[in-house]
Amino acid sequence: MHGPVRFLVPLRLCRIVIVLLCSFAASAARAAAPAPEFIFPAGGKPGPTFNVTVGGKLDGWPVGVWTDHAGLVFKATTNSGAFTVSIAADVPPGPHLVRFFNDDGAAEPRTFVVGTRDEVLEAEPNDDFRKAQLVDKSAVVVNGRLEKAGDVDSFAIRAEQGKWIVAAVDCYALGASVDPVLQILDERGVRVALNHDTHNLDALVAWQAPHSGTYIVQLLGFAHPPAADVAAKGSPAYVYRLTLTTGPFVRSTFPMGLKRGAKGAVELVGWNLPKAAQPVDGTRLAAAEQLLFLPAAPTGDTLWLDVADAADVAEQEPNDTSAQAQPVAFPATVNGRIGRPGDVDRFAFPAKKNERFNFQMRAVVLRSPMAARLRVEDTNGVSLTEQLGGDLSDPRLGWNAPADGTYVLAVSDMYGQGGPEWLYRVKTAPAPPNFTATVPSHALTIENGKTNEIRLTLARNEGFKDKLTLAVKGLPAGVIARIPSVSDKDNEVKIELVAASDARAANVPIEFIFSAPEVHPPMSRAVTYSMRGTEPRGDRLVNDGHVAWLTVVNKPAPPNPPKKKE
Ligand SMILES: [Ca+2]
Ligand SMILES: [Ca+2]
Ligand SMILES: [Ca+2]
Repeated sequence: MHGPVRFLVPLRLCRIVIVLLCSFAASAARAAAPAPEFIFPAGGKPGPTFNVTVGGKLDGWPVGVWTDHAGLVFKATTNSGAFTVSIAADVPPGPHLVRFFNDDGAAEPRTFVVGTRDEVLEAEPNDDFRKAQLVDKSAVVVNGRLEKAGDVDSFAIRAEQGKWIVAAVDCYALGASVDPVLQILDERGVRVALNHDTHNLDALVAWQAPHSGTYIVQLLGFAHPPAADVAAKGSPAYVYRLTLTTGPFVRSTFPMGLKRGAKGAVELVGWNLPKAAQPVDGTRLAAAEQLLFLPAAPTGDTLWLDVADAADVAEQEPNDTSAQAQPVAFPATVNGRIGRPGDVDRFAFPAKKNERFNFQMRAVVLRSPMAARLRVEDTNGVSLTEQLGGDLSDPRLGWNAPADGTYVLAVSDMYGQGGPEWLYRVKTAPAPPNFTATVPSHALTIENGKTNEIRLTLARNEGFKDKLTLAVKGLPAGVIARIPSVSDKDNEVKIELVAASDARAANVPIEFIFSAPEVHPPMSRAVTYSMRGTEPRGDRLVNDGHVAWLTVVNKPAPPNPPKKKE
């Protein structure tokens, strides 16, 4: 027997409502903003208009829709929850944000992916591998759902001998509270490959066809957070996008980044890929930490590359033992690969007494499956200090050399796993001074004639000391911001939004922007809010939003009380 269908999403929405109530008590009585639970399909390809269903409460139909690009357009139909969507050719591929709003407020944005491969819809029944849905192209994105208890979705794909079948799912990463699993079955129904997690709860499986034939890819889900009954209950909100291909699929690059200001080349890491190195150009990067990379080869994938401020060093095997440790002088960025289970990479470096080293592992954050261990040893292999990665997070290791001499940095996977995609970078140079700022809520509601206080949290990183100014962009007529000057020591900045008594109803995107006008080149950064959910297990496709929202509610003034007779 299965329990009733349970929705995990409202929990998160409750949290948002609570945040809104705490932060903006003045508008606590209003709570009928849209509460979407899913968008299905959760993406599409530029071209003809297609139909999209949005589940959850959408009071005040037709609700308004904001997207982060003018070429991505949601049009409400006459049926509640039903939209037509068009994607113009100039919308960049990758995740985008869509926000639903009505006169009472706005929902947290949801992620909607603009794809590069052909798109198909899942067709049930497909639970039995013998009734698998046939995918008759070499590369598609299947838009489906794990909608019922114990749902298994099966897809049949043809592969020529020697081609890799690659299946990669985004489900958790789209905001669903589910832990998906992928497996590949051969023609007899025997499981030949299985994967649970990647850099987050979502799965990716790749398997090389030993002979030409039709193989089965199956997707199933487990509850997240794990319940006593670990099989997922199923929900219409468990929407996924499953990339299925026997063609090129880029998972990563080697190295996974480059030096700021340098030009270089990276090798594509994944399956069915060209061997030729792909040029990369970091010459125009300012303080940005990452570089969006579109391989010159036509793969359909885009990646973020890591940017560092020290020279790159590539590992050279064999380097497993203390005696084989590869010489390196820090500061440098070490690029390596735990290429097989049990691989250890050792790097020998000189140090002076009391010299400080800050080793920063960059693996999970760059979507590597590696769970890293960083260790400093003496030249005899005796461990002096070590740090392990946490639950889907990368370790950092700070260490002071006890005496002049040679020491060894040892890198490995804490579970002894390894493979071609177990890539890493170890950085030693700090990032340039910079700052970040956050706002506790994605949206604000204000009534005419009222004032709301907003607290922004400010972090100055890597010794940032310059003067900061703050501006609010996008305020509608009748609403002003009272912004204090930002002192050098503030780590919280309180601003007030003031709506005039005659401020009209409005729904607008707004941004809080901190600027450092005296830095060269000048820096500005929008304040962000978290979209990671309550129990994050790795990255979502979009972790943080920076376009907040303001709803102005116009309440007519109460009529004048009748005058009392004397
Ligand atoms: Ca299904
Ligand atoms: Ca290695
Ligand atoms: Ca090694």
